[in-house]
Amino acid sequence: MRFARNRWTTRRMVLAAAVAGAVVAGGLTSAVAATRGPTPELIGDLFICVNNSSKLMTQVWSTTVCPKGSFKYVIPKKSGSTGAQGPTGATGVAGAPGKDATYSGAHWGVVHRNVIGNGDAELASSTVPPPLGVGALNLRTGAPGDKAAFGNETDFVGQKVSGLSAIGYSVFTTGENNALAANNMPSISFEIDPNVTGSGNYASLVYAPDNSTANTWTTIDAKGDTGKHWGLTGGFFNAVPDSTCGLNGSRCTFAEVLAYLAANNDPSQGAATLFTVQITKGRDFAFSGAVDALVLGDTTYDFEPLGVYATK
Ligand SMILES: [Ca+2]
Ligand SMILES: [Ca+2]
Repeated sequence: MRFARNRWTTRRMVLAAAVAGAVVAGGLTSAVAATRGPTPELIGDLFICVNNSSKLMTQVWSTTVCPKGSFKYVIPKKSGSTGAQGPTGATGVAGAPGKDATYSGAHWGVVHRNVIGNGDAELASSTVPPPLGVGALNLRTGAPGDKAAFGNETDFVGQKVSGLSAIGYSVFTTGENNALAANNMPSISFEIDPNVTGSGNYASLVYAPDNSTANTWTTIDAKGDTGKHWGLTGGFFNAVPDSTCGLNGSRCTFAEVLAYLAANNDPSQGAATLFTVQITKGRDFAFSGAVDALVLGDTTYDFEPLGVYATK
């Protein structure tokens, strides 16, 4: 019994030290009225019972019950060290379907009023890697009487023809196309108000280059082309004395077209301006090929299966 009393004394001393340490560390986390019935507690935590009247601490064991009239305190056990990382879990279930893809470049599309016969223009993927992205504008005409037209009738209205700091595109053509004529190529076509004295308020300014190499993509600088490959449509620009830059006349370089428009400008109408920008084919020969990377000023237009993407 003496040994037991000594042990209790030792326990109370240890307990007093534990309570003091827990209070300092903020470790006393709960105080509940004791009951006589058994109360399940967390295994491993240390519990004490304190009687507020007698100031006695009477229990120190984790799963025991405090005497009635005393309060029970918990001193949480010290956390252990972090365990090793567990194995990788199984693959989760498939997510819900995503949203439908959206078309880019809402103002670009087939210019139906300029399509004739079986002329066809289609944005699609390309079997020969194009200069930009994975797709291109595919153009087809089945016969000399067909014409295809794809472009933008909204975004360029009113811009000055002379303001086009760069003009170019990349073309994919074939040996079959090239066998039909020396200039069986798709065109860059601007519908413009020429504002030339006496010309009326409409003409097309068309770039019609010589054939590029078959079965490969070729980048063409239309503005810098030193060959006379630009021409204006309409009777006014194709009759003497204004046929210099006529599409059915001798044709011009782009610099010569600008010089002609400036020299013959009607000041009352302002400078020549754009209505539309288009890629066209025909009417001239059967053709099956493609265009990509249209350059206009400081912007490049990437033709792709889901639209036209402009980058500066
Ligand atoms: Ca492309
Ligand atoms: Ca005009």
